[in-house]
Amino acid sequence: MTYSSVLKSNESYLQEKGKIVEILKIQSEALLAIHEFLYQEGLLQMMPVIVSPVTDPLCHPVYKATITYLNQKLQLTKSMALHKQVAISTLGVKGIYIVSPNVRLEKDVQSDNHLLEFSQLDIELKDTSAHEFMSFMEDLVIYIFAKVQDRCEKELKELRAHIKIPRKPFRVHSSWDLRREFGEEFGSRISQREDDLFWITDFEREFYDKEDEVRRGHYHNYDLYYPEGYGEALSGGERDYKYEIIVRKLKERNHRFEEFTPYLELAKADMIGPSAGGGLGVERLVRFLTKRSHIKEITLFPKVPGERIFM
Ligand code: ASN
Repeated sequence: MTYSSVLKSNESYLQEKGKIVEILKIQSEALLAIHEFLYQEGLLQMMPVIVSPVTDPLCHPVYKATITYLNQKLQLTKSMALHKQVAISTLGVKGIYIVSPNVRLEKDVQSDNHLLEFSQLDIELKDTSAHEFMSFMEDLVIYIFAKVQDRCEKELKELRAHIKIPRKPFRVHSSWDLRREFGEEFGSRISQREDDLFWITDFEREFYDKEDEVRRGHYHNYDLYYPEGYGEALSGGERDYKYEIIVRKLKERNHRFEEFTPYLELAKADMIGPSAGGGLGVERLVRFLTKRSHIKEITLFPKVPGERIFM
């Protein structure tokens, strides 16, 4: 490979190189604000899980990222949803969080908002309802935005990015109403129309998101969205934790039980309890704060679905 072809293959990053220091400064302040807020709220930080025999199955197609160690098959973490749920059930604490690296080898995603490798701020709160978790996240987002606005005036000016501090409570839309109005692409369509952060609730999704016991097919889950077309910020939900319900939902989604053995054993032993949580994409947050047109501009070594990886 020649020098110029290396430059070409990594052009997008190099074009933005002049701004990467400002972007990283804003990211550092945003992460500092996150740690401050969660510390004040009494949450404890866990270190990330990178490989495990069990991970989040997700609800969209990705290639398997599996490695073998001593004849044991391990997967790279797609999200720590199941680990968070087990951890919060085991520990006698109010909440936990992780700045968690995830690998998702996307099959057919074409968007300006996806990376194969990214980090999410994963949070899980014990004995918490969907409504309570959403309110907690609104306070956190307002805190982050205010701190970044305060501490990064120079960098925001340089990036021509303006931060508007959202007000509580954020607007809430049901996915059912939006699908009727906009069709299947409702998330990106409504994100273009809104001018402040908002929630979309009640999606048919992963088995661990809580299904309403009376209104089957309705879920106590939520996505937080950015306005102005910046798309999804967070996804999460209140959790199902009873063994029989988990088994039924795994079957309904055609999942193989062997892939969830330790999780199922814990659920069968009644060692998983009620909680709610979610994951806020770190790169997506920084992209919104810095108003970049593509998420690859946020990271020094971007991994864009469908593109060759430089480093
Ligand atoms: N982090 C999300 C959650 O807590 C799950 C995900 O990323 N798929 O529900």
